Amino acid sequence: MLELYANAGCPYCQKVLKKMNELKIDFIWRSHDFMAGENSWGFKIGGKTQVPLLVDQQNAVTMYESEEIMKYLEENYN
Ligand SMILES: N[C@@H](CCC(=O)N[C@@H](CS)C(=O)NCC(=O)O)C(=O)O
Repeated sequence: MLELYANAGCPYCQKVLKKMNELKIDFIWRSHDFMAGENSWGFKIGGKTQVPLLVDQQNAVTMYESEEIMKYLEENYN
């Protein structure tokens, strides 16, 4: 299943969440704690403290950048 590392207060994450809902995609929301910095799971997985971060294990994809993520979702899960 898709995993989205995100923070509820992040507008870029909200855009991706909206796209997930629009496409009716089931996914796991992984809350990102900005205070955790390099100790966060997101950093350990993707190497950045940035969110949103999409992990698609099925396709071995780890991706940052909301616009890229939304394009990927449209192309692969629409
Ligand atoms: N261009 C990125 C911007 C993402 C972004 O700026 N996210 C902020 C939170 S709203 C963030 O993760 N800041 C912490 C960091 O970059 O380490 C996108 O569209 O996804």
